[in-house]
Amino acid sequence: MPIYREAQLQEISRQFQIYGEILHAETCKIGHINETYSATYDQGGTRVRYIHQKINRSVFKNPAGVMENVMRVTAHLRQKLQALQVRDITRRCLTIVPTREGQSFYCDSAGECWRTFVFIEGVQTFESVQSPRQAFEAGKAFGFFQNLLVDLPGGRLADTIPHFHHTRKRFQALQQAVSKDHSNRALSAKAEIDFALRHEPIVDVLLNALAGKKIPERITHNDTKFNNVMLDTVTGEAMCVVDLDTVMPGCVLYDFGDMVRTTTSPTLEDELDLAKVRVQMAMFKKLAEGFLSTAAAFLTKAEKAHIAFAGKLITFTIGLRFLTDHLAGDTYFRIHRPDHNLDRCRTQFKLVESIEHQEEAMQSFVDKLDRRAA
Ligand code: GN1
Ligand code: MG
Repeated sequence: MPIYREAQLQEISRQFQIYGEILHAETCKIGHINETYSATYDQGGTRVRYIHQKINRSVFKNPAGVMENVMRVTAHLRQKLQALQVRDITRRCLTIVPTREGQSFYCDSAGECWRTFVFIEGVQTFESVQSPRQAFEAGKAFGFFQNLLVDLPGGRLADTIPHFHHTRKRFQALQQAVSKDHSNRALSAKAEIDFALRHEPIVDVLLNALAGKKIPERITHNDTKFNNVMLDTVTGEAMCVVDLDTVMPGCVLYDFGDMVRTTTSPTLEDELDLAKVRVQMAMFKKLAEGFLSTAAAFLTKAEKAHIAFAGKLITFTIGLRFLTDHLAGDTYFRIHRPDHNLDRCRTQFKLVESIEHQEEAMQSFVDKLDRRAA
């Protein structure tokens, strides 16, 4: 876990347009990539919180591009929400607090990039889904997010991580990691490597559909983990979608797929008891209903026809990435115990199997929903 250094954070906090004194700050143990802190300030006698976040420079090579995307996307979302006369806009859309120079982020003397968000109060996130209602809310929230971004003006967004969900490239990276076997772990991960290689036939399905323009490129979130949806603590309504670093041109199916991966199993991403890891049909149904309630209007037939497959493919792809990182010596995803990435990979592959068993039923449920709505 990153170590919070109070003096350093005080120095960072002074760079942003925040009034008042910082009282204390805590590390937020969320996400595998960036370092996140919540800081409490005294502002005219009231306590106000902000989020300070250090962008992981080895993952995001172009922080200016990331922040440019985030600014464009949040400005557009805010405008859309205003036009819809929605209340509580700063709880429904991330707000960047600019630096004293008016920039969207600050680079310190060590070359580290920091940004600040308004803290959203009265919401919570969950690492695993607690109820079908939550699954519905997550699906609805990401569908709504995509829907509002369909008409984002300006040029194409920056590719903040090129080829992010490119399963063929992820597959090749695994093959390379196996042949290098940098940390001498290939033998003990043989079952997982075999599983990955056996699944090569699914690797190119969506890539081919995208290349052949059967499925369109859209603006997508690309990290639609369940813990990236903030739910109102009182009403349970999904308020805000967070973690916008990978919002870029992509495929909506990957977004839906990552929701299936993180919103349908009762377990955590690193569950050790694989017997518990499975797609719960009740959760999938609510997730799909929620997603289609806000996304059906813009989805094409070809997109809808691949919904269940997308869940399998993205879960497989993330499993490949965990396995690759395990073999390469855990350089990408932050780990908290030995073999953590291998454990994460195992749950992903177990979930792939669970989807394989239910894929037809999942897809036919979506087809039926779609027919009913037509
Ligand atoms: C990373 O750290 P977090 O939760 O935002 C990763 C996602 C993976 C996810 C797996 C930029 O997301 O792609 O799906 O871990 N983000 C990046 O839990 O690589
Ligand atoms: Mg993320």
